[in-house]
Amino acid sequence: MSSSATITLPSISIPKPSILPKARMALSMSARKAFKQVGIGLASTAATALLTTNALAIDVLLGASDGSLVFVPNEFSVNAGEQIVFRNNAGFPHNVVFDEEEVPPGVVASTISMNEEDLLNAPGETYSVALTAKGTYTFYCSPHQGAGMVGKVTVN
Ligand SMILES: [Cu+2]
Repeated sequence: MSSSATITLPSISIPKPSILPKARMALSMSARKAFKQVGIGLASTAATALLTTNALAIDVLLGASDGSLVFVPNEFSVNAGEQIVFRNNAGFPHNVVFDEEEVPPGVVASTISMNEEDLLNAPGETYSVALTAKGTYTFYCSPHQGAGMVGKVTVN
């Protein structure tokens, strides 16, 4: 007779290795290199005439000193190729637009004009242009054309 021996194995509960929650690497490196070039609205067309030693230049004021909305002078003559320097004086903003129907044949008015939307806003700002085709040109300031801000230049 053999005694049956019962062997009881102690139940071993193996604890699951607790997994440490990995810290979420918040790699929110917004590498957005948003290089917005704001504010480069330079009045590139307002080329300042630095040709102070050049006798071949004429200054035309934009707005009379009494505030009148006129070109001063509003009628003048220049030699072909002479610099005409339109200078903001008073009553601005102003601009200088040549009338496409009143320029010598073959001249494209837009190539010698400021854009209708471009304006000289600051005192002393200038727009310079040299006209080479002989003849008579009419120009105006688009904000003040209705007020009579028009001019005429004859290129000899
Ligand atoms: Cu004007």
